[in-house]
Amino acid sequence: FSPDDVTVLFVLGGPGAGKGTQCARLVSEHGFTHLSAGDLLRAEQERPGSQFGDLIKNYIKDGLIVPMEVTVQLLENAMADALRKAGSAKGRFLIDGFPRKMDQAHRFEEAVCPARMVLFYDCPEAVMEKRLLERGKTSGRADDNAESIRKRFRTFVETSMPVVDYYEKEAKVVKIDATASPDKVFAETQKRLAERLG
Ligand code: UP5
Ligand code: MG
Repeated sequence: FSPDDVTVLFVLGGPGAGKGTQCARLVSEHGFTHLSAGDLLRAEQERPGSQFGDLIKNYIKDGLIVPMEVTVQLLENAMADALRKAGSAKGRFLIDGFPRKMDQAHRFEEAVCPARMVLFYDCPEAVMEKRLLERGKTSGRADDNAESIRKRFRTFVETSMPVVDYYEKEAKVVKIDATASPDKVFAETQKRLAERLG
């Protein structure tokens, strides 16, 4: 992938901050391709014949980061698929929930391309916990329970925030308050994106 052809935005934030919700809106109004690393991992876990099924299942339940080779490969494949389907070398991608560990960030930048910017949805744990427990009543997600949520928060603070700090030093981070309603958060997202991407 050439950075001349491909624009990548990383979308980061704690579990339940609203990454997926905001990405869906950006897709419908701005024509990005949305790739959620968590969704790709869950799909791979379900795929018959996958050699990684059990591994992914255990990592997700414990809120741990699946070894990066697996996730980076899934993302590369999904990006290539999307470009093929669009019949174009050019594309704009929202990579949601990735990178959440420094080794992933380095690998992606080497293997794919550097990110143009990072949207960081900032949300207090108490708000995220409430959202996730509510969603857990119907989501069927194996990690939307109090114990897994606690583990996900811990991984976020210890392992994923250093990635945000790293991109902050590169002046790539746009930090957005994620506590307001989805509409308000989206309005702020659009405003900040317009300032950065024109
Ligand atoms: N909601 C959203 N916005 C709201 C708002 N503004 N006001 C009120 N409610 C709002 O939203 C969560 C819930 O909150 C929904 O019910 C929504 O309606 C409501 P959502 O948009 O889904 O938030 P999101 O940030 O996407 O939350 P998600 O649960 O997807 O976050 P995670 O980062 O925990 O999940 P992900 O799928 O990215 O990763 C899951 C696991 O996969 C990780 O824990 C890890 O084990 C593994 N993983 C890796 O190993 N490697 C990777 O690179 C990525 C993931
Ligand atoms: Mg999500």
